Amino acid sequence: MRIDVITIFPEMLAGPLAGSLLGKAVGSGLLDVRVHDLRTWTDDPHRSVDDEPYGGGPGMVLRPEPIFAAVEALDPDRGRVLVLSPAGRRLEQAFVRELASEPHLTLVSGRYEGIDERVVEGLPAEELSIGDFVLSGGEFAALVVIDAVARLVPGVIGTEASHQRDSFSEPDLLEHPQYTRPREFRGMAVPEVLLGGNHAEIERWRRETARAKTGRNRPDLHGPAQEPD
Ligand code: JFT
Repeated sequence: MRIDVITIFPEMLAGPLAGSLLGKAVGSGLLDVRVHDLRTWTDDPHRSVDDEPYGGGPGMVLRPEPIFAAVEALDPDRGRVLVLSPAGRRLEQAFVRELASEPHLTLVSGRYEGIDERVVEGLPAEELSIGDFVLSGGEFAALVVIDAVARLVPGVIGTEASHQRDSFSEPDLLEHPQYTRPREFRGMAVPEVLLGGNHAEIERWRRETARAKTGRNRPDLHGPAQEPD
């Protein structure tokens, strides 16, 4: 899968894309992420990418011309163009799955007060938000999208089973608690059931603790239909 990212802060993406799971995916060729500096496509000597908002108000707005030039300079087969925005369609796992099935995505990441609306209207592009909280720009949001999508690309994560169990694969249930060694840590013991090899009992414990945790941390989720036991 290929992902192009257009940003005025390419250095904000470099470290995360080199590290850990993403670094391995990029290094192995399963994922081809290319980060482009928006200032490459400015035509004035000051390399300006922003200007004052029409109608007044604080701050600056990203101009449409460099963004159109950047996107149009990429492969004409650029795939879906996604603009990170606090006013976008909210990302959830179903949307991540949809994006992961695409061969090519282009992410536009801005700063300041936002991006000229004609980018969304004219490219055309889709606006996407990673959640209902406010960031100072789109770069971290772009990284979140890339990470969430990359781990669904076949081969990026070792085993198919490791996403089957994830929270949100099972849409209305959070994950059960996990434990590793030591058996006792600062007076807190690992639940006895996990130490024995009774897999049916372990599954039942996991289902029940997952349901309890979902009720506590995410009362907005309803949990899966209750199976009689
Ligand atoms: C914030 C953002 C997302 C996402 C893109 C651009 C400028 C700063 C800003 C903040 C509040 C109002 C502009 C961005 C995000 C999120 C994405 C930009 N800003 N207007 N904030 N929070 N969840 N995705 Cl361009």
